[in-house]
Amino acid sequence: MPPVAESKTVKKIILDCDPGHDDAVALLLAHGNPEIELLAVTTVVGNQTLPKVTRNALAVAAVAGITGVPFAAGCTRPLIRDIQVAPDIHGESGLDGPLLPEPEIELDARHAVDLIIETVLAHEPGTITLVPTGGLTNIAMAARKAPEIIGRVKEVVLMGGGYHVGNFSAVAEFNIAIDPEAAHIVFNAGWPVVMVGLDLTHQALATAEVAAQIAAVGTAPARFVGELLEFFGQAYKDVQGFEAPPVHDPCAVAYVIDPSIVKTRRTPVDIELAGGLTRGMTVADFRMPAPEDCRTSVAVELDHGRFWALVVDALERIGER
Ligand SMILES: [Ca+2]
Repeated sequence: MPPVAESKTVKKIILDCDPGHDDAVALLLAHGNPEIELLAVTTVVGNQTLPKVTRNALAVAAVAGITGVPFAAGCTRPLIRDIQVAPDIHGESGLDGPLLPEPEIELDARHAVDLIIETVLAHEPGTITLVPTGGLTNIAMAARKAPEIIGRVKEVVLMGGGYHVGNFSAVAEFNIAIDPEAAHIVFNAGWPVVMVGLDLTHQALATAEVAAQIAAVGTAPARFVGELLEFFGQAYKDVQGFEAPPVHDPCAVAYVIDPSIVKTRRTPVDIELAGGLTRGMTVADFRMPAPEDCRTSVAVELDHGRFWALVVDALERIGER
């Protein structure tokens, strides 16, 4: 890894994820970008079972040579609901496509929820951004177990939801729909929440041109990403009719790196828990003006070229092992 360029601009994050093809790209972007300091990686049931997504996170760490960052496993199931995984999109392993290397680092002994709490409490207030890219079970548990972290977190920048579209149902997105009660806790906790939802991430298509840029990096980690995107692209074509796959999770990391790449709008958002057709919907209220105490915003517009340039730049910086 090259040295961090400007320490003043470094953003400290905890990535809470369920790898997951797009989670893997998010992890590589966070690791390879010099403006991000990755304090911890935590895993949560989501795209696959907890043992599978945890193993996948460690495999991605091995691909990129990530060491010195604690990885911890979290919740094995949602707060209330049964487990629902996504093998149609991510395969039986949760990260189908490339050959997954054996993990090279030990899992941290702590539960993810405790690692999140301890990390937030160990740093200056207002310095840590939580970046959840899976269901919100771990984050909700942390907020309930140690509410003193809520005022210390700079903001929560999450991939999930959508104000116009769903993918789990007509109006609900997968990460929110698999644990809507957890999402309700996180959106109503009082910390600033930036919702990077499907409206934004469906702009993050890994087109043939993007695939060519990644292939041109020419390293083993870049080939790994290429193989991930090949599987992911075929799954999205077969299941949802996309010509190129929307690579959701790194959009949240990109917002943390440079908010000018992901335009947002301040608007109240709450989670539907009771609706028969709409459970798990992120209900955004676009009536103007937003109330003064509104602490939620939604991502609306992605700079596609600069976003993928960040991903390619991170892969170039990661280089070969
Ligand atoms: Ca994810």
